Amino acid sequence: MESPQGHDKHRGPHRGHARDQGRDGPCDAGLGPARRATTSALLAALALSAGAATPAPATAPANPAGIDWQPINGFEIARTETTVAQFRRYAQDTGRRTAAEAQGGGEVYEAGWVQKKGWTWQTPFGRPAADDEPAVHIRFDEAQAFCRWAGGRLPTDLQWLEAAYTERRQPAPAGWVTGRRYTYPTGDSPQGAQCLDDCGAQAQRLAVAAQAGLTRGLGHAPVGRTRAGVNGLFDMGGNAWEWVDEPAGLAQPQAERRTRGGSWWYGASPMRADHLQSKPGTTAVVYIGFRCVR
Ligand SMILES: [Ca+2]
Repeated sequence: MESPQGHDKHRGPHRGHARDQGRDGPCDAGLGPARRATTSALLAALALSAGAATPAPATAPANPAGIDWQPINGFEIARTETTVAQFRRYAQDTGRRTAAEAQGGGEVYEAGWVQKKGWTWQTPFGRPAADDEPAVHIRFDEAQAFCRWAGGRLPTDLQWLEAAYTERRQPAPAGWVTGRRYTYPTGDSPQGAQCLDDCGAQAQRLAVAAQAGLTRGLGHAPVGRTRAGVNGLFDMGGNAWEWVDEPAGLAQPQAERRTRGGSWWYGASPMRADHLQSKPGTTAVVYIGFRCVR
């Protein structure tokens, strides 16, 4: 499966080279047309042969968030959920405040949805978060704005599914099979994910909010600490649920948007590809975060 949206954004270091090919340099002055063409071709060939040793051109895509990108199949995806430290860089660079901050806090489901005063991406359970915790209490449009700033966008549903379930590393490390589609982002079993009750205790021991007074679950774990899954990605199953751009490209912020991968609030079932869940894009809650693609 290949995303049709993957190609238009594929921006590698060769982009600058291609644009520069054929540009006459000062060495061509005074040469005849045939000689000039030969010289240009030679210069282009030299530029290509030197490409491997040439530093990235100034047109290389910026990575202001410092995202660790994993190539998949015509696109790249962040290896972890977007972190508090990454979102802080964005907030400091743009001055943007989230709706949860402006409105006094995000929400959690107890006996219905309740607002939790002071719970924001900086203080997801009411206390300051570590830099490597996932950024949550963030609406769909806020996540999309972060990803645009970070040099990418939110994944489409197809991109997220491709990255989460089909192994694309070549060669794949031991224990993984290139081209195979797995049942869970963690592989054949959900073990090792940070989910509610059937992913094992390994990731639950990493949870940061066991004393936060939650009515359910233990909260998220810092990113990148659970067992790496398909494509070497962390927490595609469980931990923070993740916004995807589905329906793709829709501009209405309040529209229902899909979330993928389940979370610490639920068991393993929502980690599967056939589990469809969506929420209004204006939802800012404790167990929904995101990651970007480019
Ligand atoms: Ca996740």
